[in-house]
Amino acid sequence: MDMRIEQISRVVENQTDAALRKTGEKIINKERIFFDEGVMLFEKAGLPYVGALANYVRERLHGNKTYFNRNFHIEPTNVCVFSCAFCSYSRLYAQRDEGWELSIGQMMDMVKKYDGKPVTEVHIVGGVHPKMNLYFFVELLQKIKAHRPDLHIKGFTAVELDYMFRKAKLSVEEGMKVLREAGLDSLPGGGAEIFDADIRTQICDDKVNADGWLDIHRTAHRLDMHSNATMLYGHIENYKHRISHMERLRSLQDETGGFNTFIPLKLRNKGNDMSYVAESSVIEDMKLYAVSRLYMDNFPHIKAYWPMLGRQSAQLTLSFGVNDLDGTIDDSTKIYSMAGSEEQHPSLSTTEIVALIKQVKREPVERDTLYNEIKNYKDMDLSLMSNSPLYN
Ligand code: V47
Ligand code: SF4
Repeated sequence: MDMRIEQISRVVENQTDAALRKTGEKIINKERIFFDEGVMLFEKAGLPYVGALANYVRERLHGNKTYFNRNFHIEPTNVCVFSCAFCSYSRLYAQRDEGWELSIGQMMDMVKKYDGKPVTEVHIVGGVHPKMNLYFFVELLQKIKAHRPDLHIKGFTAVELDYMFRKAKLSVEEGMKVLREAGLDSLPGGGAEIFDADIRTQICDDKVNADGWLDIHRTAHRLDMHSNATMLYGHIENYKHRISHMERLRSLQDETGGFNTFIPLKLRNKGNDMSYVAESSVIEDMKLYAVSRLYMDNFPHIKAYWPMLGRQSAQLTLSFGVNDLDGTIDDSTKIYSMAGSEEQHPSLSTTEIVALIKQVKREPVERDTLYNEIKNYKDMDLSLMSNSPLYN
């Protein structure tokens, strides 16, 4: 028997709670776990038990490989028609002098800053500005593609897309085709928050609801575009809300297979209307990653977003089900620094992200947005890397 199976079988056999033991056996046997079992893992299982199971599944799927990418963000504006309670970053239109609104020229200057540098992805996401419409973004996408055709454009949350398409009086499919034609390659996972309608009313009233979010991703998948999915946790949701959120994503993934990765997003509580909520502990965070790995059995990857978590917690997630770290970033996003993250200027050189992964005995593999492997750094010498302009 494979040593990993032997070890995890022993962990499960030694579990004294019969229901937790049965769920563990199902996971070892590659059987799907269901709603009540997911909730039970949160309620009853200790971190060592879910952690060992999640690490087993992670290694069964990916061994020690830990993916990362070289990317940067463009945040066109933080002016937003919505006022989500957890958002520290947005400003209403009436207060737009406190925020930023980038022109196409300014955004192209940001893209040109990377000329000759080996980034593979630009992530475009921002507030929902009432005057930046579909055709503004069509022009941006076209200009980026004309300048750098090989750069993968991952852009716009379902919240931004829903608003853009409705304003342009286009169906989701029509709008998505316009953006795809202009150069949009895939969708990021933002805006999902928690799908439960009551919680949504309390934390992000008015913006696209669960069905609308899922429909936008379903449509993208039907048009052969991939996307990611997120879940905002650690606020006023309970364990059932978390599992039912995952359940809806898992069902859509059964239908389309178009999701690449699931990204849990932890509420950071500075400078927003949810500062009264204490941030979740590192133990809760690791448990959430582990249960995500176990429940999202048809998602190939679980990603930790280090600008939100901090580097050390991000390293720790790699033992709790996570096999993917986003990314080099180059200090190009403000969403989490404005919400109180310890990472006030999030940026990692390739050498630094490789070192971070190697330090916890995992195998760093650079990927593109669609998880094609670009380079395995397992045998690369860190001191050689740190002296090379290619990796710094
Ligand atoms: O939808 C905003 C979240 C999201 C806070 O797809 C907050 O690869 C916690 O979705 N505390 C946008 N979360 C970011 C996002 C994302 C990030 C990295 C990679 C990908 C990807 C997607 O940020 C929003 C919202 O859920 N958010 N404010 C906050 N205070
Ligand atoms: Fe606007 Fe997004 Fe912030 Fe909500 S989370 S207020 S939609 S920028």
